[in-house]
Amino acid sequence: MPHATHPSKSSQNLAIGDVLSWNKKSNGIYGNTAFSNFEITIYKQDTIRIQISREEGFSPNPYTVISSPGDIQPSIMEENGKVWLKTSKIHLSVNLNPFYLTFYTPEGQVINQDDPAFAVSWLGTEVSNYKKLQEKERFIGLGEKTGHLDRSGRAYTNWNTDYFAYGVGDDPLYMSIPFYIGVHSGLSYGIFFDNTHKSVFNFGASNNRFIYYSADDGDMDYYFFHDDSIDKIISSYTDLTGKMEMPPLWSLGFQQCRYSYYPDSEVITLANTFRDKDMPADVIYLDIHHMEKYKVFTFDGQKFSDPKSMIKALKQKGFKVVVILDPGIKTENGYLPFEEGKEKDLFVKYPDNEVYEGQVWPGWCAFPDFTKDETRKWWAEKMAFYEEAGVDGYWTDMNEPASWGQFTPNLINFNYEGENVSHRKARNIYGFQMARSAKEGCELQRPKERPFVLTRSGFSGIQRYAAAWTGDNVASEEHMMAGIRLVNSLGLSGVAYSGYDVGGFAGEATKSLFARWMTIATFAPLYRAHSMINSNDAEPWAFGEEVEEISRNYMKLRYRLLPTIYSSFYRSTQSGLPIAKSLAVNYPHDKNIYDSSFENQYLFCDSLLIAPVESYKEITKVYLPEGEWYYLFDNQKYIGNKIIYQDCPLNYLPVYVKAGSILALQSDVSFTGETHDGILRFHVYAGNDSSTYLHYEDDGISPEYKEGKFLKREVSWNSEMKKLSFSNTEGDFKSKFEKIKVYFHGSNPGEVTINGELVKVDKEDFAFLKKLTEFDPLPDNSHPYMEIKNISSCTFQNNSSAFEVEIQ
Ligand code: NBV
Repeated sequence: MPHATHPSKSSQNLAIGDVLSWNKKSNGIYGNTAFSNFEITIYKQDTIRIQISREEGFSPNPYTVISSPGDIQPSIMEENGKVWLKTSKIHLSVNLNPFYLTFYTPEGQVINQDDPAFAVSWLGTEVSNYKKLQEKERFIGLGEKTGHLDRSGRAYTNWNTDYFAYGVGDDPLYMSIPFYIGVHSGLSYGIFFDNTHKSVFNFGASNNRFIYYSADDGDMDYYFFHDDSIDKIISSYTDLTGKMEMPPLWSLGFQQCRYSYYPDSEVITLANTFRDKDMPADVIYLDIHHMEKYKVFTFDGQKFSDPKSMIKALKQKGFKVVVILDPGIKTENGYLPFEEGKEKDLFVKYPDNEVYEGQVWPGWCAFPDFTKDETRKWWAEKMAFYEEAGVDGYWTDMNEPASWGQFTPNLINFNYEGENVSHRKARNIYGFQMARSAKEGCELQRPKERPFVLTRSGFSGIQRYAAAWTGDNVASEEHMMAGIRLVNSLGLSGVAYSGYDVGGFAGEATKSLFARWMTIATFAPLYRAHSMINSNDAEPWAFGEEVEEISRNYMKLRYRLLPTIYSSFYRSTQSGLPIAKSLAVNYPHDKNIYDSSFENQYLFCDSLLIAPVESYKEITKVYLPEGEWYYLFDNQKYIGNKIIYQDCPLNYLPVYVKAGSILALQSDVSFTGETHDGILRFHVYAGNDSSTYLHYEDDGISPEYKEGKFLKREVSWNSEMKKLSFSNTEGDFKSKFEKIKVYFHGSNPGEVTINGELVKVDKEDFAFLKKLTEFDPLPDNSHPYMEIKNISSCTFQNNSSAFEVEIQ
């Protein structure tokens, strides 16, 4: 490849200029301009990679993309000063003099175009790609970013930052995901700028000419996605950066955290209180006070004299324990992790080889270089300390990395898989690699169980290793709403498993705020309450009886919904799609969903529309998009494409079920590992559309599902024929359910036949929440045992609401 460099003046913009030569390669082209090399590679019909560099060769990111280009032969030809690369989904034209790109649909509509004058440009080492702003273009995604769903008119920086009590409009926060989706003229596309340096995405702030993304240094290396739906774009993005693996089922239950629960007796009391109060919960966290002087891989012997026995006692009550892992290692002579790290050369260092020290909780600390394979392995081995005590999961905090002063010197060196780079290039990747090491530690220490890691910092691809939470939020109404947008935006950006601190980390929640937050987070992928040191108690019973009751109702609802939630997680492991899905995924061209009154709304597990609302409101406006919707609590049906006014007292969060959906519920349990009654309840919401629900089960804990130990079956509803069909099961796992009940909403089955045979219909009036105190959506659970296998279909006509499907 021709090599060309240019001693540019950093004070002036230097645009890429004319193409001097270009050549075909098997799946794209490469070439050069006066001072840059470029390469264009077709990954898939809907995915094209653009690499441009002023260096000889490129410097691909070793951490993010885990798939290689497929065997695609695009049609390539030169015509009137342009080279065309055509796939079945994208026609890309490369203008030669000067170099600029235009992406078209096969029908010739412009999807995206470089600003012809600036296209790719440099200012010193800073590299930018300028794109023409399309008419009425909107921008969504970009991961953990504050602000509106539509990011037009704002600019954002990617530079992982520890930000205690951030404001709802502040930027940057803890995690960087340089992937966004553009929407205009009935089209959508995605752009993933795979550069780990500090980067900026400007969606039209302070100018009306272009949008751009730029990085402080490194290659212009981006992937362009275009397909006919946002679903497909997110799926293609996660084909590149990976999808989450099935988390342990217990992590989908309710999780209780506090900075910090101690001593051990308090932790035990906490666990007992959940059980005594009949509030389902699965996880208790140990924050930094579990350590001796905040030294990782230690327990404070005063506060936790026998952690192993404590954890054992918690396990007997059905609780799992997650401990915090901070990266900073106290530079104390005689402290083994420090001694070992120094001796094995595992720490981040200054260019003159002195170990870099920054101050964090333990005082002066060294930082393990998680961009080095050896360090990740060492850390994973060190986790044996917690494994021996019986710890089940890990919470990687402070991994931006954070340090007092919040200003890490840029000259320090990181291994970066042997490349040896400065903090400028490595910072944004640090937390991602710490989470990776923790995940690998789980796998090493407990190979028969699935890992659980919750991380604060990360980068594109973090979904492969950890769930994420949105850091130190504040107990306020606006933060509650902002957290929902953050989680929805993470979902748009490949991170399907995330949540926020319920109740707000900093500050004090009012009773009503806490209650509302508990109800909303029932429908968050991660359901975790957390609060700051020296704040009031913030457990779901700490706000008085009414809040306790509301919390209990919704916690129970969460547990009943687990079959639906778990199946949705499974689908996400396959598709990369969000569990909490901004309405922009399914309705990107409906302008109402971007309205500030409705932008927080989302679909949970594809079937439930959640309309979050502040706790002080008794009535709220909800936008129901096209289709038909049932209000969850009384089955009232609405025709969509309209705004409705909904009463929303604290105990009724506006939740609607999409007509045609099938929800799967189980009986009450007080933790995910408790045995349910063996009946799987399908709730079918009649609608004009036919629908399919993919039911998924496995043992919930081991990685054996990867070897086929799962059960999958499709349940489909044909609205025209009024027929519910169950496909044969797939996989080797024997369902934990022995019997099925089917409830019909919005239609009246009178005669029900299964495989042609008439069956009995139980008249059971079903409503989710009748009254606050009467929260019993599954009143009857004393039916005889039946096998779930071998059911092929059932049909019904008019009258009544629920029936049992006899299966033999
Ligand atoms: O470890 C203490 C906290 C933790 O509870 C919180 O969730 C993290 O986001 N941690 C930050 C350290 C600093 C808190 C001010």
